[in-house]
Amino acid sequence: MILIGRNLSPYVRRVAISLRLLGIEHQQRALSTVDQRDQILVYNPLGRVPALVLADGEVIIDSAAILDHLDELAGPSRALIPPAGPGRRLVSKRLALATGVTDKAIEVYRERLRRPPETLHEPHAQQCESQVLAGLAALDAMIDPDGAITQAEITLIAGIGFAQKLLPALIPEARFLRVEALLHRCDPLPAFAETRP
Ligand SMILES: N[C@@H](CCC(=O)N[C@@H](CS)C(=O)NCC(=O)O)C(=O)O
Repeated sequence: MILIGRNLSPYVRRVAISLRLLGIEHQQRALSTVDQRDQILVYNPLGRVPALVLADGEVIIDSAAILDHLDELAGPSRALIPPAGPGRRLVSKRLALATGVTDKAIEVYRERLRRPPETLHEPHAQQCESQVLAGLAALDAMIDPDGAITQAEITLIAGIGFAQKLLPALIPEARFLRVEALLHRCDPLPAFAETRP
């Protein structure tokens, strides 16, 4: 398998972390959506990452579809999103918040750092920033920093890693203590340390 994309993308990184946690052998082509779009278009007509090239050459695009395939390969007892029952519902709830936080952090990045400064729409940027913080507050109340590492925790850590790298002032220190405890626990683990953006 070949994972296409750089770990600076939180969506690529959540796949990279999941591949490692599930012990799935793979390579990675760290192509940039900014400078290497032509090469990404070979795998995804939308020019987006991540894409996953399977051993038979089939390509899966979109991190949710890729993660679904990896969970299927791993089987129900190891899947990072439980296949059924209340566990699945609870993980899905946290995962929706974690992807929402990630989406909004990317919007802040695009608004503040990618647009020509004269086109910055300050109210929109501020609204996205408050959505990131609201999502983190909700997750802080829900997560168990010492609990199982599911796709919700992986996605949350990938989203926060993106924000810490590109928007260091966005997430205040010492506000989301359980989230911070989760980060401190996971950061040194190989799957997370080896994929740092
Ligand atoms: N829903 C997609 C989102 C992927 C996504 O937004 N990737 C960004 C990098 S973080 C990208 O490829 N952006 C380039 C573009 O959309 O043109 C997924 O989960 O894979």
